[in-house]
Amino acid sequence: MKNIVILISGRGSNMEAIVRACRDEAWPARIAAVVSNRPDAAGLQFAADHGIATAVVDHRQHASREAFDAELARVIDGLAPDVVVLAGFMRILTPGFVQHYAGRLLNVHPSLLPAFPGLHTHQRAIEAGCKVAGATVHHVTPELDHGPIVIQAAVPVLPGDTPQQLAERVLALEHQIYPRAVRWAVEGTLRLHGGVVTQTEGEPQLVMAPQA
Ligand code: NHR
Ligand code: GAR
Repeated sequence: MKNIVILISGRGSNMEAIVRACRDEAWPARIAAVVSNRPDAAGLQFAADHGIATAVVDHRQHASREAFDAELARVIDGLAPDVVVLAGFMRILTPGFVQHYAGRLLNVHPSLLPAFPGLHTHQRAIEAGCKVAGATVHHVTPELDHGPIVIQAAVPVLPGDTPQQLAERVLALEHQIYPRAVRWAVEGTLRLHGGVVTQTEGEPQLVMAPQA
């Protein structure tokens, strides 16, 4: 049994998708805990309701990013994690933290990286006149939103889209690609060569939105 630890900051809908896939597809893994940096994260309730251990490491209670990350790593390491999953986790992590979990730390980012690293991705994609947007699951490296790409999903940007409408369309596909990527990490079917990730069983690493 592999141990998955999921880090959230808010709603936790990607966390929910991973919890459901782990259970419904009977992965050889368990969700060891859901950890939030915000005590009021809505996703903590879902986890508790599903019998999953929860923990809060409040960044506001720590004087520096290093101190916060040290406490976060102490809590996570107590869970013997094989895979650590950032699911709407909103704190930039220090290089030391990232190195400690190198190769077992994944993030979902709501853009087609390398376009639009950082925040407010949907608004930026609309303002740039992009006709396609999407989401990326990547290995986390010290440089923000620049790690090797595991899987991407593409959706159209429709005329008149608001950032909220686009976010909703992207999120629906995040819920497809993120559980798939975490399953691959659990199975050990990802290989990294020269910054490029391949899935050893040839499963698709691209999902396109169904045509409207
Ligand atoms: N840490 C590292 N080192 N590398 C990455 O690739 C990371 C990371 C931490 C989080 C998620 C990322 C995203 O998917 C992620 C990737 C937060 C911010 C941010 O600016 C940016 C990107 C991401 C997450 N956070 C502010 C901060 O000062 C706080 C914002 C807030 O609390 O609302 O940490 O987009
Ligand atoms: C998701 O769209 C995720 O890609 C994004 O926040 C949302 C979280 O939703 N992540 C970031 O913007 C990270 N900076 P969720 O809490 O319902 O999974």
